[in-house]
Amino acid sequence: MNNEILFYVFGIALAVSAVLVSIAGLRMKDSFPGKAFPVIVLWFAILVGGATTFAVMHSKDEKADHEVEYKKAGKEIEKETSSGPFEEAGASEEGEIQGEEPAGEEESGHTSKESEGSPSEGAVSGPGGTVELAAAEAELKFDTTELTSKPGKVTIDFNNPSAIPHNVEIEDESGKVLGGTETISSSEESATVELEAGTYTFFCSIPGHRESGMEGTLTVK
Ligand SMILES: [Cu+2]
Repeated sequence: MNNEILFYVFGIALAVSAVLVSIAGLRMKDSFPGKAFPVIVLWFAILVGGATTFAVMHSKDEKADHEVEYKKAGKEIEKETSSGPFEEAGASEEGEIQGEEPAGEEESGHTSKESEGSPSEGAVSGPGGTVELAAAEAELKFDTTELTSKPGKVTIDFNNPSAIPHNVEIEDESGKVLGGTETISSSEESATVELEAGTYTFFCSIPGHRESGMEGTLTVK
């Protein structure tokens, strides 16, 4: 409530100042505002600032007051009826939020269905196959730069005899990584990727390795 009073104090001071400045302006005409101009500007800035600040603070107080009132009212109504207006209001708000969430899930579900759908359903039909790839023991190289498979589920049997960690990732022509193996050293690892007919690039994603030559073309046809 103090904020309300302060708001009125600033508001009235502002109004009075405006009247006084206008009177001064009318009386003095040419000489006004003159040197007093910055002082007047500052004075009005303070008053306007104060008035708006306390107006905002007051409205916050009122909101808080109202919220308390609403809560009280809601509780009383809850006691009387199982679904009071307050509860309904709360429920409808929740409903709105929930209404949005399933929409979002639907959307994300849709996109995930689409992204899953394209490789798993219809688009990729074919026997697939297995390709074998090995990393060189002491160089940043694979044992081949050309792999070929039939469309479908393509399994990459990757052997890394080296202590240097390597992996194999498959990307399409747009540069989108479709899958690949874990990073391994001195062991073997397989990964299966569903691939349509097309040209893909296989590479090692360890920084620097691809640039050093650990890449090649995987042709699916
Ligand atoms: Cu590597």
